[in-house]
Amino acid sequence: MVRILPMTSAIRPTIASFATCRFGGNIRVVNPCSRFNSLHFSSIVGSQSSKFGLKACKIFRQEGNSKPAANTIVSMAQGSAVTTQETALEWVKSDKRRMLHVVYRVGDLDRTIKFYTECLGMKLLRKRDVPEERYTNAFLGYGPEDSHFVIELTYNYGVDKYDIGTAFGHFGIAVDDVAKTVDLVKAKGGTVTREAGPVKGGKSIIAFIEDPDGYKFELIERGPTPEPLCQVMLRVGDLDRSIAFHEKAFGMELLRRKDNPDYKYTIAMMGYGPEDKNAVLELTYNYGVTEYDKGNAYAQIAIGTDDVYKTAEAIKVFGGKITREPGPLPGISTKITACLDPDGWKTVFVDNVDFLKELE
Ligand SMILES: N[C@@H](CCC(=O)N[C@@H](CS)C(=O)NCC(=O)O)C(=O)O
Repeated sequence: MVRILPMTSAIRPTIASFATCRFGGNIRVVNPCSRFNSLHFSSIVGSQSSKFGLKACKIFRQEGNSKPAANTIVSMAQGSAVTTQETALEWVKSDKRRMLHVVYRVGDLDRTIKFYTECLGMKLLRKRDVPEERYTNAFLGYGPEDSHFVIELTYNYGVDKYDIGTAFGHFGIAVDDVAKTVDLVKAKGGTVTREAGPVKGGKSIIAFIEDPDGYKFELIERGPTPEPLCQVMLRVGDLDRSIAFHEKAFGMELLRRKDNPDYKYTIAMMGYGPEDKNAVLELTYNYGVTEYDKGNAYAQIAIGTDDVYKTAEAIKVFGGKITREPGPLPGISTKITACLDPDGWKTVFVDNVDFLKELE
């Protein structure tokens, strides 16, 4: 059982919240998650999770894109196959999906927790140590995991440095005053790589900072939002291919596409609900750049699903590579599946009901 620090509502990273650093989570041992390495294809198995509790509803995407639960429940009860593009599309559109967390590796957990809590106003939500696999996770964010997109840090025992590569872009944090946040980061000894000011080719006020491992954070000036951890930016080699994959295989919506010819790049915001209320994936295509180095620091995004089996089948139908066949994780029985998109970015889909059980 893991310990969750209770958080009643979204926490906006206001300047006031930066002042304190809270280390509330006890380190508890939970069952280990195995590495995702299976390449075998399994047959479709009907979902066992046709029950839908009130609590489960909390984890769904925030307004704007939710689909009726009835379709899903009927389809799941029938255990219908997702083997054609038509049935696959029907499944991904009716599934209840939400970006749950982003996972990456850091060289010193306490150093990163201190930076995120003191400079970015995040809260430490929980920690779990898995000594038999020699790693510790820390979960941080602006609200509870059952309703917010959060960060899952991984510390591997004895590894204090990672290569971030060139493919990972940044995490976006919506703040009410970028300039003040930049001042605070400086005051705390943090690295500011781009001062506050309008984005090149646009009007939004942004700044870039780097965390102690060199991960970039884009600070974006925005009004109040329930989801301050609002973007994960990844670079891709073919934007149309990537948009089509995320729409079809992942059921994401293309929320916004913006070309910036003066700076030779195009971005596509993809997600499960409007950008101002939900975390989104920002796919960036730099003109003429088709390949990047992924390094070994950034790991993956996790997305909730009602049925990992159907989700894996749909991903296969749309050309994704399943790297972890759907099924329960040894020990904790949370059902997951993992895949690579056409650029080799990894995503893990986690059973919605199992995910909530893990939080209990
Ligand atoms: N070449 C850039 C293209 C993406 C880009 O420029 N994004 C904007 C934010 S949407 C940015 O970083 N602007 C920098 C600035 O305005 O100083 C990259 O790969 O990071």
